[in-house]
Amino acid sequence: MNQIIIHVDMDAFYASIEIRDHPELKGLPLIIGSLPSERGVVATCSYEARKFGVHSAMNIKEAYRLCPSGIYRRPNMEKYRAISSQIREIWKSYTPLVETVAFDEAYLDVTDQVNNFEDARKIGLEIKEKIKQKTGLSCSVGIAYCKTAAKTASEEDKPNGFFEIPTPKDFIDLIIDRDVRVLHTVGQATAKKLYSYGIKTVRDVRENSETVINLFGKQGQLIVNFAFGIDERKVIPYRPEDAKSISREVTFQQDVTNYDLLKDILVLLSLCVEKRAKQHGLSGNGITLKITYADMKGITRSKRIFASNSAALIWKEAVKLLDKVDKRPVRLIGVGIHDLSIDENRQVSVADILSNDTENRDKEISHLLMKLENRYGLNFTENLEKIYKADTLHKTVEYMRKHF
Ligand code: DCP
Ligand code: MG
Repeated sequence: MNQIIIHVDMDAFYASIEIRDHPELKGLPLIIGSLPSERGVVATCSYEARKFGVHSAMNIKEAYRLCPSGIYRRPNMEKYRAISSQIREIWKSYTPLVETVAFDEAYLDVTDQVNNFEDARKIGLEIKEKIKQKTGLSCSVGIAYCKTAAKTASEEDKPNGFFEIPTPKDFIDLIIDRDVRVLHTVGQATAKKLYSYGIKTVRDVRENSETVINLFGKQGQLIVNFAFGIDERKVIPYRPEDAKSISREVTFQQDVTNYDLLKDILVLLSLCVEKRAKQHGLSGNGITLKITYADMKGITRSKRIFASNSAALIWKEAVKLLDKVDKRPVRLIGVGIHDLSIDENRQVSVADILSNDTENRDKEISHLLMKLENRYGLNFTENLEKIYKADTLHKTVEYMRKHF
């Protein structure tokens, strides 16, 4: 199988966007995520902050301990999403085979677009250039004969990187004496187990392939294949309907014991889910309620529904599920729909997306919103567009918690 794959990954994505829009932040350790006074984690941080040991998914308190002089900002997801679609447009102009793996990261299969590696290099450089021109942001590009090597290549020279791994031999030469963690799919837990068997490097994996397969089965086979430079996975173009679920959740600054308050908050979360689903023209065939209790124990409860993206229905079903769970203090609550299908009845149009759909919002949800308005003295109906934004949602929920 001869493939030429380009992997593109934006550099310090959220942080770079904020620095672009607020040049005074340039050169400073910038941490995007929760604020140190809150509960939560780091989403990402600038390369200056990484020097302090701060990284994605780190507890924000730990980040603050390492980097008290850092600048802490909440993310602005709407903005990042818009930039993400700008970037996706650029990717798609080179090949229809674009597999978006994250907001800021994709594999592009350019096998049919080029005659040789040389051509692919031109495309890779051009993509970097275009992204820079259009968004003012830098990315790292890796080009290789397979997906996993392409991803390794894009990490190799970060930030603003450009790196090529044309053949399996090049790949193996590069990684053979590195830690097993260099192989994608080897996470922390897998690595720990491998170490305990004395398997520390890629070379060790190659020399102990049977052990690795015995230990990890199918995943083990994948690890061994990667260690031999073999990866035949194809680039699978992302379609929104392949998304596994659409969900929204909030973490409280203080644990919530009042389940009526949780029901009110579910109104807002359900509306957010409805909005996102409608944007993509998707319906769910199941709904899920997610709770993390104060002791960090998490539960999810699901129920089948008939293809819907109605906030009122999502809310009603979520409340039924909530009624059945243990009534212990809650740290996080979320609701989502899964098992998605294309909403046949409703072609999404730009007008739909842009419309302030107060008129066609169903009566039930309007009624619920009125009740919330009376209870909390906030004008939810007027401010719904804002509430959809993560930051405002979070603030609104905190306000509700304090004023219940
Ligand atoms: N992100 C997040 N939570 C995580 C990891 C990432 O919210 N645990 C978000 C913030 C990142 C974006 O996704 O900006 C892209 O993730 P990357 O892992 O690609 O990280 P960055 O682009 O920030 O940095 P890098 O330069 O290492 O790619
Ligand atoms: Mg990135």
